[in-house]
Formats: sequence, C-alpha cells, structure tokens
Amino acid sequence: MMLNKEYEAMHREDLEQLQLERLQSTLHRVYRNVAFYHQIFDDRKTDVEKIRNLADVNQLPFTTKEDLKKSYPYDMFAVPLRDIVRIHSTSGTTGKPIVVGYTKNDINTWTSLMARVMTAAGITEQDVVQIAYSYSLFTGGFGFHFGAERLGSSVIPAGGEDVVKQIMIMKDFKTTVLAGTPGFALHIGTVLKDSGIHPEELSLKTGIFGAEPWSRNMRLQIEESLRIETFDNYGLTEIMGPGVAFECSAKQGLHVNEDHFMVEIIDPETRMPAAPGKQGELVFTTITKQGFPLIRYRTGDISAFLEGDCPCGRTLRRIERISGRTDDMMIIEGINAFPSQIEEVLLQIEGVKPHYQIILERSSGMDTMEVQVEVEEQVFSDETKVLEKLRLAIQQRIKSAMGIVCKITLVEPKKLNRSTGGKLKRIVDNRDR
Ligand code: DLL
Repeated sequence: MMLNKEYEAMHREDLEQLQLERLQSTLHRVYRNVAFYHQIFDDRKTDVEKIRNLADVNQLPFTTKEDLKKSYPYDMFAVPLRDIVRIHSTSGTTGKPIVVGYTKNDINTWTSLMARVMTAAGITEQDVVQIAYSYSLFTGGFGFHFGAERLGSSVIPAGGEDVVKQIMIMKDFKTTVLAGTPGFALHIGTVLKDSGIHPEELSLKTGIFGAEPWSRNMRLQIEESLRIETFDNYGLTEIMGPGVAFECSAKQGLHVNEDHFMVEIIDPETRMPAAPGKQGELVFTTITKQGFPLIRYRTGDISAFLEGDCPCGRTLRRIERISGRTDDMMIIEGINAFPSQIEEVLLQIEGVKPHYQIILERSSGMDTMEVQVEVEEQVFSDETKVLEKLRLAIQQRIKSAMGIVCKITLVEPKKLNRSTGGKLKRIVDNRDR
C-alpha cells in the first residue's frame, strides 16, 4: 500500500527535477539564514547560483556531527525561535547533545512521512498501535505517535512503561502493532515466554522497529517469539527522526524518502562516492526542512545502494539495512568488526541467549575483545566440561566468521543489562583509559 503514490512512484526524471528545485531553494535559504553555511560557502567560494544539476551536489561542503556540536544549542536553526514549534535533541552521551528545531510545516512533513512509512507496513485506521519508544527529547515516541494518529489508528502512548506493563497493555488492549526498538521487542518476547503467555493469546500482527541495528537472526527471533511480521525503519534526529528510510512489503532494502532527503553513499576515507553496490557512509541533504536544514550531513551509518526496481512499484531509491556505524566499528588485530556480526554468530548457537556485551581493552598497544554472553538456565547448570566446550565453540565460530580471536565469558541468564525501551549499549570501550 502506498499513501502518496504520486511521490512514492514518481518518474525518476520528475523526481530529480523536484529534488533540484527543492535543493536550490534550500541552498539559498541556508546561505541567507545560517551563519555556519554562509561562512563555509564563502570560504570555499561555493556559489549557490552555480548548482544547476543534481551532480553538482558534490561541490558542496559536508556537514559533520562536530560542526553541529559546535553550534549548540541553536546556531544551526534557519528560522527565528518564534517559528519553531518543537525541539528535540540527541542523547549526547559523548558530550553536548545536538539540538534540533521544527517549524509547523516541518512537523507536518514529518507526520506525513511517518504515515507513509506506517502505510508501507500495512498499518491502517483499523489498527491499535502501541508505541513503546520513549516520549522525550528522543524523536521515536512523538514521531510514531503523530504518524499513527494521522492514519487514524488507535494510538497507545506506552513509551516509558516497563516490560510487564507493556505485555499487560498488549494483551488487554488488543494491540495489533508494536512500535519500538528491536532490543525492547526481543526483551518483550522473552518475558512473554517466561510468563507462560502464548503469542496466540495476543492480537499482535505487525512490529515496526528501528533506532538501532538488528541482525537478520535477531529479526527472526523477534518474529518467532511474538508471531509477527516485522518492518525496519531508519532515521536520525539531525535529519528529522524516524521516517527517513523504510521497508515496504517486499523487504528488499529500505526506500529513502527522496522527495524530502537527497541521499549519497561515500567512502569515508576518500569522501568520494562509494563504488556502485559497495558499502559506505550515508550522507543526507534535507531539501524541504525549514527549521533545521542540513547540507551533505555525514551520518556515520554504513549502507549500500541496491540497484534495480522494487517489486512494490516505488521508485524511491533503496539502501541496504544499516549494518553498523563507522564509529562503532571495532578494529581488532587490524580487522574491522561490527557488533552485528558477532550477534549473527551468537544467535546461530544452541543454548545461547540473544543477550551479549562486548568489552574492548587495550594492553601493550593491542586491542582485545571480550564477549560476555548469557546462556540458558539448563546449560549454565551443566558441568564445567560442557560449558567449556560451548565456550570454545563460540570462540571458534567467531574466529571463522570474522577472523578474530576473542575471549568468551559465559554468564548466567538475566545477568546482562536489558533494553528498557531506549538504545542498548552493546560495547563497553575501556581502551582510552
Ligand atoms: O534513532 C530515530 C529513530 C527512532 C529511528 C525510531 C527509527 C525509529 P537518533 O537517536 O538520533 O534517532 O539515532 C540515530 O540510530 O544514525 C543509526 O546509527 C541508528 N539507527 C536508527 N535507525 C536504525 C535502523 C533515531 N533502522 C542513529 N537500523 C542512526 C540501524 C539505526 N540503525
């Protein structure tokens, strides 16, 4: 199902013409209204009048997270504060957060894009949508809430409630759609099983998840434990929040909402376009935003373009599901590794729970990685010999999948932190101490 067929299935030439017009007007606006862009365009002698086709975008400077941190709190806003009707921010775990502002029009665009994304997942006014994302400075809760309300669904703003309450609501309120982080969905599935509730007792049919990477195996586990069909959805606060790219029913990558965001994939080292089909860093330019427009924003997220037509009929370009970030990339013995690769391996092993943590240390200039992983109750009470065998098997599987030898520590069930609806921190990095 398409909500805005005229944009979602637009002829490429028409879409590109629309993008160009929107890009040009954005460039004029940022040059006029944002001191940061005025300065760098002048410094680099970028003449916005000379951007006459989409390929010229590579003449424009990039914007980085560091640039945005320096502009704390409001220096990147392109309109006066009186025209801003909503403020959100990143969590700022590594220093000052990035603060973003939306005009009335921006909220309207965001709402319609969220309604588009949810329609692609088959959600309608018939659905009861339980939103388990937090309603806070984080964009997840409010983004989904407004979108679902626009569709006319019955919306339950459950963000912030604990897992037991989520399950109670889900069962008693006859929730049909769950929106939340995949980590929290998995946790809900595990607790559901432990409390002896069969998923068939629920009315749940669809899950719409995002905000953190989730491997294919994790997806299967969620689908299995909750008996639902799941849809991925990608976004980031700086660009808008959820709703930047989304899965349709074909589930062959994520469609980027290109009528509002131009997308590039670059090699993070050379900053040149990544070779066709090759992975690289996602870069977005907003072309309709008024409050917080960004030019060539380097996301740090890794993906690749998928070529060819999507069977759903949308012409919006597709990207692979996000496999990780340039900055949670770990380099162990010279090998680039992502937590998602470890997760893939762990979830294929019998007796292992999908709860793990990665601890990085540095000794005599060498990085070492320890993976702590929960095992099932009965495995944990087995003899030491059995546990040792499992430990070695995990180590071997990781070595053959990734070429890395790491220390494996098996821990008892429920020992590691659970997702409480926010993002789960998988890596503890002690290397800089
Ligand atoms: O996580 C917005 C969002 C909310 C997206 C709810 C989807 C659902 P931030 O807190 O700014 O915004 O975090 C953005 O999260 O740069 C990615 O690294 C990661 N991320 C978001 N969605 C996905 C996804 C929201 N579907 C950062 N798969 C991004 C993998 C994701 N990573």
